[in-house]
Amino acid sequence: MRVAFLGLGIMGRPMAANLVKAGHEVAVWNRTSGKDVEGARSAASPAEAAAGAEVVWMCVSDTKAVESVLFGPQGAETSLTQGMLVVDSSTISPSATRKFAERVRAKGADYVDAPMTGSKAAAESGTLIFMVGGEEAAIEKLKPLLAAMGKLFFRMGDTGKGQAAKLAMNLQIALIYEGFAEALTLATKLGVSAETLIPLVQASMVRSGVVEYKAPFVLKRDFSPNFPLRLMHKDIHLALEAAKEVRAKLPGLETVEEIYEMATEDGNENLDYAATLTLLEKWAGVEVKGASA
Ligand code: NA7
Repeated sequence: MRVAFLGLGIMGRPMAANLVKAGHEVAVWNRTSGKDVEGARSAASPAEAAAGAEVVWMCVSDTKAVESVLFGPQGAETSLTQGMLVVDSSTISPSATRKFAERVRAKGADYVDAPMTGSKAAAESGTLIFMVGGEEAAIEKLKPLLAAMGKLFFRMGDTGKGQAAKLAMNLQIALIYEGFAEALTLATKLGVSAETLIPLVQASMVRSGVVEYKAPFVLKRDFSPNFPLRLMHKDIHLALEAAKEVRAKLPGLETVEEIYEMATEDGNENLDYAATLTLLEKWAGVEVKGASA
């Protein structure tokens, strides 16, 4: 298929590369020049990348970035024609997604939100999991592209529901990790080391994929960004805003948001979100470590 891929960040670049590898004809664009993808044509603007494409796929930071790429100067909107598909893999607001979809549909194109779960490594190996919102027929057409970049996709409902599911997923990651970090802090303070506690956690019903993934990094005190704290913080804000719009209260997430706020004030926003542990350690006056750290 002819695909315009907009946004070549940590996730977008390997995703576009996998589309090329699968034999699709790809045009790429990134706000800052100097990023490209081997085998893809580099375009000077979203509009130029989208011209003549069947699918316009976006993967940029936030709601504002998606708005600008679609509707800003030289945005993709000017190149949209009947039958084209616009897909968004950024994590953004579900209600803004519905508004963007309306504007795109006014041009005769269709809109699918397809945020994903999986790290940079999953983007590179083409094993992402997509949460998709949109019409069945549109999603059917996207199957070869979803298969080139991911291992699974789940249709969550109509437009915006992919984003809604993504916020519900990241809410859980943030709260599960916070629980793990608080447990490590308390156990360390009471004299049980992380290396003694973690095997117990993983053998019991407390076990989780979040702990399985994060424990080795925590034991090495490697807080280099796998999923940057600033992006998790953005997703926490999105979840709290979405909750406010529908009058839902999320007291646990509200408290965790304050921790992310303080971690940001401490200059940790470009580290991994696992670095929120360092704040708990500071307050408790302990350091959680593995034997080798
Ligand atoms: P990165 O690596 O921070 O990349 C963000 C991308 O978004 C990058 O290509 C940016 O371009 C682009 N960007 C940011 N702001 C804008 C605006 N205003 N206009 C156009 N393009 C913009 O993030 P990831 O790849 O890890 O994640 C992308 C999304 O997936 C995000 O929503 C995550 O939560 C999930 P730049 O190179 O800075 O010019």
